[in-house]
Amino acid sequence: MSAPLLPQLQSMFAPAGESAARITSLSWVLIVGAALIFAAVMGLLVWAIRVQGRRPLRTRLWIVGGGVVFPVAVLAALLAWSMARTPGWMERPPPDALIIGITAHMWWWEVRLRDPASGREVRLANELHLPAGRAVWLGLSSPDVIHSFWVPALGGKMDMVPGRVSHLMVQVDQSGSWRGQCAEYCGEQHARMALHVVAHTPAAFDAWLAAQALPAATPTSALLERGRDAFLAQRCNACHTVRGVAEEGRLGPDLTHVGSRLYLGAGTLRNQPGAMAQWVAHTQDAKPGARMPSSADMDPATLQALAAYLEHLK
Ligand code: HEC
Ligand SMILES: [Cu+2]
Repeated sequence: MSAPLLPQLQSMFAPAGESAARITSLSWVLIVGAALIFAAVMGLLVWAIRVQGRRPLRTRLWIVGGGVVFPVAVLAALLAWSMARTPGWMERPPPDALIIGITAHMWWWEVRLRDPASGREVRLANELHLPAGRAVWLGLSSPDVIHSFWVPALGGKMDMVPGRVSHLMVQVDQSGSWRGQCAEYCGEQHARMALHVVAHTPAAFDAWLAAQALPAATPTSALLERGRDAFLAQRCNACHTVRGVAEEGRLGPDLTHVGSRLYLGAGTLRNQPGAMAQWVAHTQDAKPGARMPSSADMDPATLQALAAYLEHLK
């Protein structure tokens, strides 16, 4: 699989699928319409000032026509048009939809889906992978505070409210990648709570999912073995799962395939050589307040082995 491009910007003016395209066209109608109405009102204002005193203005006509009839007609037309373009509310996912659970934590996204071939559950962090051309039903929830799911290229925002599961249907037309961001202020690191969406062709998606469903890669060298041992000795597994090694940690992201991630810390660091060690040793500098302690006093050889091990978990 070639490395997908990494979008830094997010824009609702570049929709990736049908429902986002509807929102984009609705926005254009509102933006252009509002600009035209604003220009017309300013023109009328200039006209009114110029004729003032020379000719009596028909105030009643302007107040009733411009203040009541015109807005009622324009808003009613907009309401009818936008209602006709809004997809109907669905109580449950359509039978052929792919179901993906997303939980927003302070301050990272947990994404869960099941590999139909092996039956295994895959847990990712801060990345939503989709097959292009297929309806995807996102079940959205939060265990802590209100967050909001927002990937502008996919469509509207959806709040993620504790104690409730809301949902959003999304579909993208072709492979590509897009950036999203938590859109409801949720505390100190709300700004560093990005989510990347990657859409694959259906065949590539199946292959990707099968690979993600595999347990963690086994160490192939003494260095990597030392890294795995350090992962356990440092008690990283109190919060993190690495399937096949330690499976009880649930407070932080599942690290079974962390080496294949685009970013670390929900968009905080590009996952490139050196980033893993930087994240582990200086978590609180990279993302102050993140719910993981820095390991600044780990000895350098252990840190390098641990980072090499995590990078190897593709
Ligand atoms: C107290 C729980 C806790 C402990 C202990 C802990 N972590 Fe974390 N870790 C987290 C949380 C929570 C996050 C998500 C932080 C964020 O993005 O806001 C995280 C994120 C990470 C990430 C980035 C994952 C991603 O996909 O973005 C890596 C890598 C990581 N931890 C490695 C480690 C290692 C190695 C250790 C042991 C030295 C460790 N962690 C110890 C809770 C913990
Ligand atoms: Cu937030």
